[in-house]
Amino acid sequence: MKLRRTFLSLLAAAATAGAFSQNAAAQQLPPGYKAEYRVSMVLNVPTPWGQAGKMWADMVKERTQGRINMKLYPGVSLIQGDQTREFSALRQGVIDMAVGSTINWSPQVKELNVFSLPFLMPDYAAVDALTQGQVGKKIFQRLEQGGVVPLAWGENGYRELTNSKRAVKMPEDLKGMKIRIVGSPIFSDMFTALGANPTQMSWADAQPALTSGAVDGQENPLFLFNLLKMHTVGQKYITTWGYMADPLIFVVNKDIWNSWTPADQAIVRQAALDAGKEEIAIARKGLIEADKPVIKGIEALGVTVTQLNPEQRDAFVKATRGVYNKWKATIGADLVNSAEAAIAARKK
Ligand code: X2X
Repeated sequence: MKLRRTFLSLLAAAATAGAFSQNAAAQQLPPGYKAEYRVSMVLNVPTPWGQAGKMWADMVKERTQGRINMKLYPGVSLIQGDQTREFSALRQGVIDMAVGSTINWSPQVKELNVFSLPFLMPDYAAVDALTQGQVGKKIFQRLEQGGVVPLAWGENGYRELTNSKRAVKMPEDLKGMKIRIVGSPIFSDMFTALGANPTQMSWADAQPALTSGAVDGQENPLFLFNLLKMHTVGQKYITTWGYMADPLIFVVNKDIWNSWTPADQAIVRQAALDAGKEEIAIARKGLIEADKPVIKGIEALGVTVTQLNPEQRDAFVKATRGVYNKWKATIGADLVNSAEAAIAARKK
């Protein structure tokens, strides 16, 4: 009996201690802070995108001494994988923070399609000329008006074409090929103009579709090809056409942002800038060196990598020109003109 009572009182003491330490943690948080903030992203670690989220969360936790605790939700799991709804969910507060691709938010923010204009950005210097210049500033203003607080740029990267059928050197080679694309209308227009048969699906659905052969090909940065070992599911051909690259953007829901002290806002912003810078370097590693080790590595797997010569590239540019012009008007000619000018003036 005595033993039992001792045991019970120990249990009660433990419960009190637990409640006390939880209260103590809660009391350390400034008023209005949440115990945890939900951060959405599509790709997980070890992709550069996943690392972007992780670095941001780690830096914020350390620099705020745990006042701001970010929990990562890769696979856009807060919205059941429906990546083109991410921006709306951010505005509505279903998502507190995100590291998102311009492609996935472009159905709601038409200006973000500027990065998807076919063959607008010929190299990384062109990407930087946009994100780090006036175009980037205008896009951030537009996002602010849209109800989120944008903080920094990151990078998913140049999206290269892979398929299981044949080497694609000219638009004709794409004829009838079933290509998985993200559910963003400009991609539908581009692949239709190229004579392919584009199929919109989320990234979650794309993976089984590639494995089963339900689609012939897809386009994504090459790190994803390597990570998923796409050659083992028959993706034997790659064309490094560099037709577009999707930047990532670090953002916070406006109400969440306003609930933080100015000092903590500054910490979250600086951490996003630091993580973005580091992540961009990671995303480009192996692709910017003269011998492009990433491409060498893929060739060593027995994959045929086609790098377009200038005439071949030109054929793709011509075939997609109508789409470019149509979307230039949709995005806003002023913004696209500024983008073209910034790219023409870039330091290579
Ligand atoms: O769905 C894709 O292709 C991905 C993972 O690259 C994006 O989220 C844009």
